[in-house]
Amino acid sequence: MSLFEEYHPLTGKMFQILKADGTLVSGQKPPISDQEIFALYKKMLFIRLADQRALMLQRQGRFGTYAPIWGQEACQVGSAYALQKGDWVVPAFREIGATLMMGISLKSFYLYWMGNEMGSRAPEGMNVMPVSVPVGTQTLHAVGVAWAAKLRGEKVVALVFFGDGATSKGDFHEAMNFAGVFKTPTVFFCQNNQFAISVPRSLQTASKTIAQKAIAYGCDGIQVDGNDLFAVYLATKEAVEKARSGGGPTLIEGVTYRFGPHTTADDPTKYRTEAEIEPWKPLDPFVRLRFYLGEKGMWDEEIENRLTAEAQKEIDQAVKDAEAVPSPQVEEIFQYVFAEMPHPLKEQLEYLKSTL
Ligand SMILES: Cc1ncc(C[n+]2csc(CCOP(=O)(O)OP(=O)(O)O)c2C)c(N)n1
Repeated sequence: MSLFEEYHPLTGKMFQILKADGTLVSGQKPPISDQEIFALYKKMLFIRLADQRALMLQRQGRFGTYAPIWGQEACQVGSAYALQKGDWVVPAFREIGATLMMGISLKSFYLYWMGNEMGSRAPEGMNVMPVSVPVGTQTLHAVGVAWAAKLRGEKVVALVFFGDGATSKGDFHEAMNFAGVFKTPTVFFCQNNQFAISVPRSLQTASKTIAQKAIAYGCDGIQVDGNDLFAVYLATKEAVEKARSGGGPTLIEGVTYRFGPHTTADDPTKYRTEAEIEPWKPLDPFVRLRFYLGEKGMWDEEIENRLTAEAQKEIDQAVKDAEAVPSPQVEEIFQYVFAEMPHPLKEQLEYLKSTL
């Protein structure tokens, strides 16, 4: 039986391999070697620290705004690890993990959040689309990218990230429908982090799971423990392989939790209590990996301190490099859309300049 049959959304089962206490679910085994697990843990740690730094930089006025990943690292690292060279990542706005996993530099990632559009430009061969702030629109882009690849006969897959909130947008349904009909090689990854700003998951949809929405579109769907790196990786790997071999799209719901604010413009104490967060803390994706690696003699406080120090050094350098890039000119807000700037834009540009 395939993974998607065994964990068909209507069975009500959530796929998990690594439990919160670091032990394995009976009958399951890690899908990758211990060396790979350690390497991915190291990557997750780097991402968590780079994310924390981004928050600090915003608080110091050095970033415009920022949407932290805190808590969702396993969803992004595990899923992006299942991709191959040439595949696409189509992010929303919380995707530091998947972006760095694709090889984009932290300097470039930071540059974007400092307000420099050059940070959106992925180097040749790194197929990462720009940040999508309009909720859910990127699901359609991902179907387009995948469909184009299919028409060209390229064995390429597009992995798109979005939140539980995005599943209430028409774009998501149109994307799923189109992907199902044309069997596009798209993997839809919903990070169900329990909130869309202040709107809780319970008010987002009356469906029992988000994964089950796949059924309406004739696609496979699976709900996975999004804080379990192993389950996220394996489910995505199966979905990617299926897509690559012409089997069509899959909707993966990663059940996770956003520990931080929605963005730096949000105050989560207005809509959730500390008591609500408490049960999620032991489910943090790092906790179980530390137990697991600790058992193998591959993690302890000393190793954590060493990895942290190495990461902080690299992050310091990325901040320095990003801040050394000259700020964009005000003209750039008005350029690039039209070959020749239309009169109203010219007027607005002149007005803006006169206020500076
Ligand atoms: C089309 C559109 N409507 C509203 C917003 C304002 N907005 C930004 S993020 C967000 C919630 C998104 O929630 P979800 O899809 O669950 O993703 P998460 O932020 O939890 O990662 C909203 C409503 C927007 N950016 N775009």
